[in-house]
Amino acid sequence: MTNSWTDIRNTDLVLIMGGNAAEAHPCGFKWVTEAMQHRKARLIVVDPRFTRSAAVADVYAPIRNGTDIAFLGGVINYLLSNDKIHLDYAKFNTDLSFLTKPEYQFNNGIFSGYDEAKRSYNKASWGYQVGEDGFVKVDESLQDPLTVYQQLKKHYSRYTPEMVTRICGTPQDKFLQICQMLGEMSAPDKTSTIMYALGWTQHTVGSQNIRTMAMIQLLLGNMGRPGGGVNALRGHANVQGVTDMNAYSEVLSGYLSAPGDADTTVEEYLARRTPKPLRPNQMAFTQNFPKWFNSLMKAYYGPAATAENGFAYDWVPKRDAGYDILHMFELMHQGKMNGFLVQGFNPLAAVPNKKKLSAALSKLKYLVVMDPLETETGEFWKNFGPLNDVDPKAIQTEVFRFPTSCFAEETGSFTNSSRVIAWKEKAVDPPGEAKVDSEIVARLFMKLRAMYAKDGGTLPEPVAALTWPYLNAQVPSSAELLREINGRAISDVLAPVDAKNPTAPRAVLVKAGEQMPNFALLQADGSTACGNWIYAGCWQQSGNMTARRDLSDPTGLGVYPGWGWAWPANRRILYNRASADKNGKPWDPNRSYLRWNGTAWGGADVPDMRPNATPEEAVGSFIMNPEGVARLHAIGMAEGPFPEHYEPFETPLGSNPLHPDNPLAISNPAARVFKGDMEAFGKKEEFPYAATTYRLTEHQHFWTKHARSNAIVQPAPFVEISEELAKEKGIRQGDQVRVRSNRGEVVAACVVTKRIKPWTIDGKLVHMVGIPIHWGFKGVTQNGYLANALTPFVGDANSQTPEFKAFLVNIEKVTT
Ligand SMILES: Nc1nc2c(c(=O)[nH]1)N[C@H]1C(S)=C(S)[C@@H](COP(=O)(O)OP(=O)(O)OC[C@H]3O[C@@H](n4cnc5c(=O)[nH]c(N)nc54)[C@H](O)[C@@H]3O)O[C@H]1N2
Ligand SMILES: Nc1nc2c(c(=O)[nH]1)N[C@H]1C(S)=C(S)[C@@H](COP(=O)(O)OP(=O)(O)OC[C@H]3O[C@@H](n4cnc5c(=O)[nH]c(N)nc54)[C@H](O)[C@@H]3O)O[C@H]1N2
Ligand SMILES: [Mo]
Repeated sequence: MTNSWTDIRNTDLVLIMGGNAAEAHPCGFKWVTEAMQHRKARLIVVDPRFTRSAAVADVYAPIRNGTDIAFLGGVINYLLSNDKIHLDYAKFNTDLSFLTKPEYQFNNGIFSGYDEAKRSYNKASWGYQVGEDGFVKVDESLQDPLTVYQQLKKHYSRYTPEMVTRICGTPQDKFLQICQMLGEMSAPDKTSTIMYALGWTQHTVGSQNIRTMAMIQLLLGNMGRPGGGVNALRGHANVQGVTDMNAYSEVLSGYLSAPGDADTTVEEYLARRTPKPLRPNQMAFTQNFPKWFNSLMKAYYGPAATAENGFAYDWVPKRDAGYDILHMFELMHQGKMNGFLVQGFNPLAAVPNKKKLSAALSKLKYLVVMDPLETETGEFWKNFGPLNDVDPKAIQTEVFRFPTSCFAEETGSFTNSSRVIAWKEKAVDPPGEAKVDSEIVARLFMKLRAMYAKDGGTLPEPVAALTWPYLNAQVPSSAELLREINGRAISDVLAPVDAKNPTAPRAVLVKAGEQMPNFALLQADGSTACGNWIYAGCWQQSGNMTARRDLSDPTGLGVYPGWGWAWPANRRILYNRASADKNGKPWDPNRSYLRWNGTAWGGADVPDMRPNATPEEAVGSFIMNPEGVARLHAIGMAEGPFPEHYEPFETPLGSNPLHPDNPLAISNPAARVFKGDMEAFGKKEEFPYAATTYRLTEHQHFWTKHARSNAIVQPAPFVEISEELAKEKGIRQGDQVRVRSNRGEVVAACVVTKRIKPWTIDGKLVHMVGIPIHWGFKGVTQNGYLANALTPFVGDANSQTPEFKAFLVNIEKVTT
């Protein structure tokens, strides 16, 4: 979230699109209710299904799954053509006035620089014109056809209300009503918020779904402001913490971009990550990257990381590709992996194309499962009839189970969607032989280190040199780990040299051995260690900030600065410089968040700039970009600088209505497809129905089916269809049905519901089949299908999140 759960109560309008907060985030949903009751905020829900979020909305609009960019692109077109943008805000905070390059093109669905064979773009023609002074060229009048503003207008002029209805199946009056409601939010004293989750991410255009909405929020002037922002509702209780702590191969802790093959020396690596400012007076905050990286390396390797060896840069793996989930299982499927350790993860249930997953796991020599429960993955080699039709004798994989504790059985912290880190104590000890995960990992590491010491091996140095400062090396405590993540001074951190008086003694800002108070004092010279720069400040010398439980809200704006600790710097709204205008005056006097009082910034939150930087100095609200403003035209995306609608890889239309004659532009031209997976996609002729997968409030993925209370309220598997489709197929309420995709099939009871309706697209009905994800063959619920027997093995072109939310199936009544 750029904002926070508690900030939602400040909003005038909530858009829930690409998520179902009432059912998947029922506790957080109370802030929507607060806003509706106390601010008379309105709620819009756009979802292929009439959900329980939709049931309490002022306006509900149906949408065909996988078409959100068409809808949101239509909103952009509406805002630009009806003068419903917050122009002062957008000119100050975005690249609207920047000049794009003359060679940039967009033709029939494809941007300039496309390489069909590689399915990727050379981005040389994207981005801004840079003058000889090193700064981007701008046209403040916005008249030059090459300005981002004019390019944006041109790009989205094709997204007419008629086109939106043709692609999305959303009735035009509903669409226009939503445009009008959003357009009202361009007034300086109004803000709207967006709450989304997997209905947007789990698509081959997932990242661009979110970007399109971020563009709308920027045009409306809603970023960095109370009641605004782009708010991702995270999944597992601590998944925000997991991603903060480098769960991806592309990043190190704190989202530091990880080295790749091209970064052969530490100098090259750092140079690529410390861009110069692209506009005058911008700070380009990532200039500080070496402080964060070197401090991380000191946390990893202590005295073995020195200035002379580039802080042990050579020990950091250089990736040749992204090792995302799909790539990982692809390599396993190709037989290129011997062993696999799964910790708190049930991939046989959670990853697309179960048949491929099962074949991949069968090629391993060994599989280690760290889990408190028996999972489908741990038992993938056993035959469970049609639900897991394998021959155990043909599978060589040896499976080891390490029973772990569960969340209530360990002390530690959770980081929630609001970026708030909250400490908790364990309630009970783990049962039997179960151990907490960190002990299992620590014991494994100690054993491996001893084996390296005894037998040697390839590159033993990083294993030998890894710092392991825990009181009990076998059982690092969560407190020790969080203190290490926060970081400490290795030697005294001194105040900078005073330019006017260079020989004056320098004050000691942090004493050697003390905890770091914030990231601003991290050093590049090896005098500080920090396991994650964005967490610096969470466990200070005075103690554990994440254990704070102060419920006071001094400004009444839902900030709660003494409740836990939010990264970065306990800041509750990111980009909050944008809550005030050029001169430091809040856009909305009734929701004054930060204000320049002539000598300093003051207000409700920790300012996103130096507290005493004058408004002329603090011109950029988006300081992580070298241009200091937010990007409407972005070069970082795989499939183009402006989001474009592409159909899901399995499309019920068979073509892209925006580019009907270009086969290259049907689905995302830059999405990666592995060999063999293209053939596994189904066609609408054989699989005519759109399908999507989703959650039920009563279950948490694949593990609450082990809990009797959950099994009582939601005991048995089912799929859902509309009354119209039921009639067409002769299916009655409760009939057993078989749902088939080109990769597998599932059998379950059919719920015929008014909550799903077909869309009318180009005069034809398009139907959807809804598939809850929670079933499997372990647990105390009735056994049932794995939804991922059906789903395609393809992901978002940027994040590689699988396309779980839009694929094709057929459905028939089971007659025997
Ligand atoms: N009870 C419960 N709560 C949970 C979880 C759980 O298992 N059970 N899981 C947690 C986790 S890990 C996560 S990640 C979150 C997920 O939270 P959500 O994303 O809110 O959950 P889902 O039910 O997967 O999907 C949300 C909605 O997206 C809609 N949808 C599908 N396709 C599209 C589309 O193309 N466009 C639009 N606009 N909408 C679409 C679906 O109809 C569904 O209503 O939930 C968390 N909360
Ligand atoms: N078709 C389809 N597939 C999906 C999705 C979808 O919407 N549609 N959603 C995707 C999403 S967003 C998610 S997050 C995944 C969820 O996929 P998983 O994360 O694989 O699902 P969970 O059942 O939450 O599995 C977590 C496992 O962690 C174990 N566990 C709990 N606490 C601990 C602990 O402290 N330590 C250890 N070691 N283990 C523990 C549980 O027993 C459980 O077996 O599914 C994904 N798959
Ligand atoms: Mo998730």
